[in-house]
Amino acid sequence: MAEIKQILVPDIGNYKDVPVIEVMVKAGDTVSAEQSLLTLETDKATMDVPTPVAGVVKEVKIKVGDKVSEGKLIVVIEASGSSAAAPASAAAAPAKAAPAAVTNAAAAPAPAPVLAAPLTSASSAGKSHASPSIRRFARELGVDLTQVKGSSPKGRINKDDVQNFVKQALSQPRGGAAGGSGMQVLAMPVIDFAKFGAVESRPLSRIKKISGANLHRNWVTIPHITQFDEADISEMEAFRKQIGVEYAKQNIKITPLAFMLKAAAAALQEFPDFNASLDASGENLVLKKYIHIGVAVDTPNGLMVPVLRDVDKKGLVQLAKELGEISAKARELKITAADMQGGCFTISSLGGIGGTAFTPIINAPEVAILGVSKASMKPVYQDGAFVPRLMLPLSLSYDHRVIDGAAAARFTTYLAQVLADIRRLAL
Ligand code: CAO
Repeated sequence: MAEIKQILVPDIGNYKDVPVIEVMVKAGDTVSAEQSLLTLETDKATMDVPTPVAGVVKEVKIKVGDKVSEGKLIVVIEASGSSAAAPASAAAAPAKAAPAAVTNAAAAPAPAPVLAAPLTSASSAGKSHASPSIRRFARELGVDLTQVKGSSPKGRINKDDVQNFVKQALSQPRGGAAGGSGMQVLAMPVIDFAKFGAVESRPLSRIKKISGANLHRNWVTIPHITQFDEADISEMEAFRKQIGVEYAKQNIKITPLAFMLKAAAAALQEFPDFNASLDASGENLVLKKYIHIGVAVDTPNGLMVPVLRDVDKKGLVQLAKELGEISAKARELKITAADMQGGCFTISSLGGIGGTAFTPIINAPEVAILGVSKASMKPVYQDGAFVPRLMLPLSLSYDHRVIDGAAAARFTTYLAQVLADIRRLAL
């Protein structure tokens, strides 16, 4: 004999008063076990509520827009014979539906990279008709169900529809740089600039072509964040000017960059994760026991990054001397590939030119780069009064896969402290 089952909202976690965004059945419909009855939507996820029993829908107790919590009666079903899988107690016994199938972009497994498609979002998931198992299947493949056309009655999406969608997506050309965003990168338009005025064409230098390809790869593959800070270098500058006069006689120019190198070496020792690289698997950090720092040098042919070795073991004057030699070598194109290898960290100084801040691109496989902009006099509030101080802007870009924001802020804070009081370098 047929049993009357009252289907209740199952355990939906801690959610209460969740809006019903879709009701998939009406009185008289025949349903099979596990078929979705309705969809709920929280601020984070959509959830399909399936029926635990097969049968005929006698009554639907809710409508779109109602708010429900666990235990709320949603549908009454006349269960058909053996399919009454729910605990068959007394007739009209309430049965909780099977756990809701959750579609949650944040909690779901990462989408399959081949598709580069987002998971169903909370807002879009409710618009597609599919059973929880199909939603789960689509989620595992990284398929956005709103993009899939359902071929079953009433446009419901079945497994074949999802599989065909994947096959089709795989046969499409892939938008490289968009990886993971689900968006295809538009091809650059070919424009005849001469239509708008006189032009001339000049090939990019060999260095620009090589560095451009590297910069592009680093920019699109490394999750960059840039931390900004300022260092009070008033005292450092006074000292630099003082010794600058002495060493000018030996033809050694002591620029602020020599101090940056020393301070960066100290910070790298203090924060070893910055003096590291990810290994090829991306699962291990290779911590380096040496401190070699690259310096971006602007040459007529493009940007070059020669590396100064063992910066932590060298004095300011030695570093200033080497900096002068290596940047001259770079500008004269006499630099070798070996001169540019083995760096752990890079400093890019635009301080001799101008600007207040910039976002340097990490020189992979390094995990951070320090941008230095032009120091300027600023009023700084100290001991109850504004005083003029020479402030140096720092811009630290770091690889967020390796370095957390807090660590980056500690790094720049430390760097600023050392530059503000270079006696700390002797500690
Ligand atoms: N604030 C204020 N003044 C600064 C400064 C700063 N942060 N840094 C340097 N200066 C001053 C120097 O003291 C020097 O002044 P004087 O001639 O009066 O003594 C002047 O600016 C020029 O310095 P410099 O450029 O000769 O020397 P440097 O050590 O600062 O830099 C080098 C050397 C090779 C890094 C630099 O010449 C260079 O090529 N910079 C460009 C790097 C670059 O292109 N980066 C961008 C990469 S991202 O695309």
